Amino acid sequence: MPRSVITICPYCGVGCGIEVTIDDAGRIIGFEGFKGHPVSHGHLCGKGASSIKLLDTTDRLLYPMKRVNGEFVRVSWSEAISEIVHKMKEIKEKYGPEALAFYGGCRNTLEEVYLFQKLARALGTNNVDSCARLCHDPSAKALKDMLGYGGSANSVNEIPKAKVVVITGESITDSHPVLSQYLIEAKRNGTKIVVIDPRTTATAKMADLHLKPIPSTEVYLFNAVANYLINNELIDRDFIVNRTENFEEYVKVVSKYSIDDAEKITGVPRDLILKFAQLIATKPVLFTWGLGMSESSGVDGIKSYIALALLTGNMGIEGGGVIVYRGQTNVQGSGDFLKPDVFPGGLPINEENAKKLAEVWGFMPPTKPGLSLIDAVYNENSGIRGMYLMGFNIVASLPNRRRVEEFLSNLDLLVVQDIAMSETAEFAHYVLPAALWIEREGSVLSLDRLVKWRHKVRDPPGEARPDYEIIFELANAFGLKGFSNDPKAVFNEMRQVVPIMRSVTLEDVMDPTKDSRIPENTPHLYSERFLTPSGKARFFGVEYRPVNTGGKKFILVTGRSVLRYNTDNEIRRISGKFETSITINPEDAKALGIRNGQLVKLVSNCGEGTFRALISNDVPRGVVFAYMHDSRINYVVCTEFDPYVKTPRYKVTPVDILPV
Ligand SMILES: Nc1nc2c(c(=O)[nH]1)N[C@H]1C(S)=C(S)[C@@H](COP(=O)(O)OP(=O)(O)OC[C@H]3O[C@@H](n4cnc5c(=O)[nH]c(N)nc54)[C@H](O)[C@@H]3O)O[C@H]1N2
Ligand SMILES: Nc1nc2c(c(=O)[nH]1)N[C@H]1C(S)=C(S)[C@@H](COP(=O)(O)OP(=O)(O)OC[C@H]3O[C@@H](n4cnc5c(=O)[nH]c(N)nc54)[C@H](O)[C@@H]3O)O[C@H]1N2
Ligand code: SF4
Ligand SMILES: [Mo]
Repeated sequence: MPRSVITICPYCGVGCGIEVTIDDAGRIIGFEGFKGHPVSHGHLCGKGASSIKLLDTTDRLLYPMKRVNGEFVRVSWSEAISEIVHKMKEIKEKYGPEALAFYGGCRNTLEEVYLFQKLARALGTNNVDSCARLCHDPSAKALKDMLGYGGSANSVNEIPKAKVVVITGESITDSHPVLSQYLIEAKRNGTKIVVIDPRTTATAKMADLHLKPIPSTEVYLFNAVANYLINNELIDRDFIVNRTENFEEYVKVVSKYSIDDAEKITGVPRDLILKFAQLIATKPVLFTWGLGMSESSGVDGIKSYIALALLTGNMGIEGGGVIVYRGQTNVQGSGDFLKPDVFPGGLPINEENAKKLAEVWGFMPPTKPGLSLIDAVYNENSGIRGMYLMGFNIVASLPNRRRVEEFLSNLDLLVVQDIAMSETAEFAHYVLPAALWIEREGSVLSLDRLVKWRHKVRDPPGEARPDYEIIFELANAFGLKGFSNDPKAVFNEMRQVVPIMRSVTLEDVMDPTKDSRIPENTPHLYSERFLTPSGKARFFGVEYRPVNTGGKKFILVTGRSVLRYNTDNEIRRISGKFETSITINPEDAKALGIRNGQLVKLVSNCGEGTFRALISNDVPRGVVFAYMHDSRINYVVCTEFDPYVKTPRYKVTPVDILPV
């Protein structure tokens, strides 16, 4: 009898359910969207649907490898594990535990991320971090500071219930395609869609109103809109008085920002700004965003945006609130669990919390905060000698690639645990073969806080092993006690240790149709109180800081295509290698004498690269756009970081364009 197994798509944070049908011999005979999933309702995008093809690729990693004289040679698991442990012990003895770092986890389950940080902490270091650093850490910080939890307040199911949905710096049709169904339904219901993006994306084409600000000018735009709403009494005073704090300080800041100046600074015509202000002065409104905020105007931009939701009382109601379209399958989870400056679940690093963890873990975790990935790689004196990367292709994904390559070349130990070779694995001393998502089980946390279980469909090929099992073997080889290789047991340990996990049970999470969310099991948080210490939402007045272009003539924006995924280490094995062109506005192309299809050189302060030009009105003047899936672009993107959380500003690299 064929039977079906429900798993979760490996790629983006929507976390679509997949129903796999297997026959008696264990062969996959069906692969389709799972209709009972509370968010995806049976839909899959092209990436999710093609994810099965990766199972048949011939170039998976099938056994552990070690680099000897520049060549990778096959070694046994026991050799690999014992040599890695020996080298880590040597580094620890010579330089201390803080010379080791453990980064990765966005493609992993919550249990794997939890075990990963536990291993690091058992070895005496808080040097743990994930791709959330490169992505939505600014969103998580702004949300946590203002509302109490660093994730979406509302569920995506509420999109069609809003009167207005604002989408800032995000292309749903490219990056979270299954959510397009909710936009279509919303439009049918008469919901007004506002898109704020300098580019004309497919999502922008669905909008009723499209604002095209100059990149990274949002703080100006939103402060001016706030000032207008306040002056025209288009705000919810009751909500502000009863449920928020620090409003007066905020008013002092925004009162300096006018619509007239906003037009000059953002390049958005005044009448469109006013239309936007009037549209959002209602309920319910959803304020949603993507990387065009977090990797551009960052924490400050997002704080100025969330403030609009507070001003209009759009919080804690169905269809009214905030949603951040987080990136990878479990990035919300790795961001919540794998941080150098807090214990899992955001618990502050201090003696008291360390003692509480020690009661369960059987060892005291260190109380000195660790190094972020950014500090480890770009600070010449970081002192990192050994790095362990789990599902992280940082050579391709970090900015100023030349620096990353130089850093990795100088390590005493680099271990890369991946499903296939990658640009980063080429630098490794040891490469460990991991099982694919479908070859192991565990829970993932999606972009609207839904926790769902990935059930295992088949065994991994060759000697590849689940990430959690590899971590377990390492812990054993270090002689550590209290590590489990049973994901269900790890889930229950997490519930004990991480307060935000207590709103869901293993049973809820394993039921593929159940709506099970953290940190409270509700589709929209904050109906009655915020999760801040005072229970109130907090306004922050933030000032606009212009980008320093250093005399360069263009801003390079990088982003996504619906056809590819991140560093393209997976989809290239199905669809062939991807090369980006760079999109230039026709007027700019004319002024530079550039023809469509011609090769041009992009020159930034840290590097350069040659790309083919694509001339299109989809980008405004002064902006050039490139897809990030071609990692040559990160030789050009430089190390400008968010001042609070050090997320790279991948969307604002000043460049010059030279014909070649
Ligand atoms: N197909 C596909 N889907 C993916 C991924 C993928 O690689 N491919 N990756 C996943 C990951 S890890 C993530 S984080 C998400 C990212 O999903 P998105 O947030 O959609 O990512 P991007 O395309 O990088 O950037 C979004 C938009 O920001 C705009 N933008 C750039 N600068 C600014 C600015 O200053 N202001 C404003 N308002 N907008 C700006 C860009 O024009 C772009 O359209 O997607 C996830 N889903
Ligand atoms: N210029 C520019 N650069 C960017 C961005 C941008 O917009 N512009 N976006 C940034 C963002 S938002 C992100 S999230 C990062 C993404 O950066 P990365 O996280 O480095 O990118 P991925 O391609 O997702 O790489 C994940 C790796 O995990 C491997 N993998 C997949 N599944 C598994 C698994 O189950 N187990 C293990 N062990 N490995 C697995 C893949 O083969 C791949 O090598 O890139 C950042 N870099
Ligand atoms: S929208 Fe995201 S989770 Fe859903 S199928 Fe596509 S890539 Fe997978
Ligand atoms: Mo991301």
